Amino acid sequence: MALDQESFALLRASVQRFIDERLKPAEDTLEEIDDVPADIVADMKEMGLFGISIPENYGGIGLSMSQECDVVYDLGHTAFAFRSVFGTNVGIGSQGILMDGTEAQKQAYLPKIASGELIISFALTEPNAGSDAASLQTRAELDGDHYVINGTKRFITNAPRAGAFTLMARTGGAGASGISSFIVPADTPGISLGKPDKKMGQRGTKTCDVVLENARVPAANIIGGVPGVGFKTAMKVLDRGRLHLSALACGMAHRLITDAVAYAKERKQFGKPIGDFQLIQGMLADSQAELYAGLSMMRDCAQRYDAKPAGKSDPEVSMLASCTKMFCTEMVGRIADRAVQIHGGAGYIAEYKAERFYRDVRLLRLYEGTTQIQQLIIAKHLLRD
Ligand code: COS
Repeated sequence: MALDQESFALLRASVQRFIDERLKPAEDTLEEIDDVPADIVADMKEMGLFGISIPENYGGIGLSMSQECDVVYDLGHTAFAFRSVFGTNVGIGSQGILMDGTEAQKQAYLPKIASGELIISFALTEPNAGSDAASLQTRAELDGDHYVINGTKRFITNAPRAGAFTLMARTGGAGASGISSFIVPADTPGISLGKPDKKMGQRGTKTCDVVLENARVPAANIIGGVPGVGFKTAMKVLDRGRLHLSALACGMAHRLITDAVAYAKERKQFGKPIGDFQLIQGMLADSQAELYAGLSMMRDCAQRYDAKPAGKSDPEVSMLASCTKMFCTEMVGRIADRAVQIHGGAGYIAEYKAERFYRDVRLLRLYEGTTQIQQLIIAKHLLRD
């Protein structure tokens, strides 16, 4: 799946224009109101951003992973909360249905997800199951032609906006093979939301608990109609998500370098711009070289992702996605730190974006698998028979 080169170039140019003309000027409003303004969300729907990763026959734009990474790289140049509004529709919310869903499930959900009419979230994490996702405790018991679901999901991105969740629950015994993925409408009786989480950064993104108390979901809502394979669906979705986040990290790294370079040219100390000093130049050069490494990994891994059969997992590509996610998210952390350093005291003041982005990028090293989980995945691949 890929959009033809000419149409893709036009789409990318219009997204870049949208970022420069609409999103960057709204960064302070976003921070103030802690939400994405409704007119911007409407424009995003109009542009088709909710459906970039969904095939054209289900109402989306049908980008390849490489193309999606290019667009997400561009979106990384502004506050992450803008992308987050449609991020779960593009990635972790929708992809389980696309990869493993039945034809009826794809037809019922993907067009609404692609248009943005339905916001879909991904509900895997729980109070006692974060890194150890296979230990999740939410239970789904079969009762006639329904499952009755009980449990709590934690830190669920876009839950306050969601019309549905792809949700992992235990239908069988302990471990990964007892887990199934469900499509759960958010208005199912028995579902309630926790208070919005107060976070270190990324204002404008919305996360909260999702509590399920005897929520009855049709058995037909098991993704693919097959119980016991939900953990694998979740892992495949996360492999892809990790590449998407790598592209976001690279975009923000470029924005931070650009802002730091501008500041280094303008700020004068000891009678000349601070960019004339070699210690500042060292920080800029290290940042640029590390960004280039991250971009090269991200582009190579996205190409490999596109080359494998769609929806199937390839252990080598999964391992490389973990390498890429680990490197790119750690890399942008170092670059954000240097950007603050180059700004000096101004880097600690909210008026300058370095302070805000420094806090925002911290999450990248935590969600969709911490750096330490990426290390485990990489090492397991290397050490297995
Ligand atoms: N694609 C497809 N299948 C996969 C897979 C992948 N990327 N990774 C694992 N699987 C399969 C395995 O092949 C195994 O299947 P079999 O039993 O048929 O062999 C099954 O899933 C269980 O895998 P494994 O034994 O490796 O599971 P573990 O419990 O050891 O955990 C980790 C694996 C740690 C990698 C997983 O729990 C993880 O990714 N944790 C982080 C979760 C996360 O990112 N959370 C963020 C939530 S979203 S913000």
